[in-house]
Amino acid sequence: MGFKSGFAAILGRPNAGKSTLVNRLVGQKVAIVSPKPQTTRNRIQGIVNRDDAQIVLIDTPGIHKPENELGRQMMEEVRQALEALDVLLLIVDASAGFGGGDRFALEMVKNAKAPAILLLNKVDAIAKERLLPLIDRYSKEHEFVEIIPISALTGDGLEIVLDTVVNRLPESPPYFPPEQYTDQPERFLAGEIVREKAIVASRQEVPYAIAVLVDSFEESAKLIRIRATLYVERDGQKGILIGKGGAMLKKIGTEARLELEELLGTKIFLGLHVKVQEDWRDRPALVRQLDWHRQLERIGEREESES
Ligand SMILES: Nc1nc2c(ncn2[C@@H]2O[C@H](COP(=O)(O)OP(=O)(O)OP(=O)(O)O)[C@@H](O)[C@H]2O)c(=O)[nH]1
Ligand SMILES: [Mg+2]
Repeated sequence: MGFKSGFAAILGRPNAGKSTLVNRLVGQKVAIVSPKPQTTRNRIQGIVNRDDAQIVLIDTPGIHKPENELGRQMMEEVRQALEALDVLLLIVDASAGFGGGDRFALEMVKNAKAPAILLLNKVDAIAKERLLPLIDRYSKEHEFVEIIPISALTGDGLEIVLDTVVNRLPESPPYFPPEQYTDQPERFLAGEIVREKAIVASRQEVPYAIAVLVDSFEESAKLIRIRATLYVERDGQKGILIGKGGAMLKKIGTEARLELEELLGTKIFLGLHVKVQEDWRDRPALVRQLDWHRQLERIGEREESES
């Protein structure tokens, strides 16, 4: 048997554990994670290397009915992740009941046509008896290649997931060099880490209204100097993120810097600002500006026109 490689997209409702699963399988933090739904906004590839195979996992935003331009863009990201797939992983939170949102996600899986594996996640948080009715329900709805109970958090069941995915991949040389574990450049990971710390530190509607743009990312021999702006939609939200005497922003900055130093293996200088962009989630031009795939295209075009 020759070397195998291919693409596996991870689909599911917000908060099902998609990003936790990708990070765990890759063994590196590729995507940010939070207890709040709709954390992931772009599709991100995480690469798993084995002796016999390379799996390119695609983390996606949670499947939901969009209520604004950002939501529509997120669902567009999900659709793009469904192009040219070898296998699809539908992940559900087994500790939550089956509802309308699950039906909506199932419909997308059915329409995608790629063979699908069902992952019943968060088994660490439920009684085993609750699994059977769920397995029964899903197997009536769709012909899954396999149904696997897992815990993305503890790693339970993940070896079986990898083997099942590899079984579905075609023989092919690897798509990425073995040392690469994501397609997301460090510059954008840095912005995401800042956003994660800001989401976790804030409450109610604030986490959803935060966007982070990295204004500059300069590498030198001794350190990486990063400047980033956190955008929110209202003055009140800006006040919350800055906090009393700047305490909140300082906390977000410290937590992000420490994690980035660990992830990137170097000293980091991190400068953060907060700005208001009223109703940015409803404005297509602003939403598009946040998409790192598009930002990269623009940087590429600029470099081309300069050279
Ligand atoms: N108990 C338990 N919690 C989990 C497990 N997997 C993920 N979580 C938690 O569920 C929450 C959501 O996890 P994420 O990985 O951000 O979920 P997601 O599907 O990527 O969410 P979106 O990006 O918002 O669509 C976090 O608080 C995780 O720690 C698991 O196996 N067990
Ligand atoms: Mg996510």
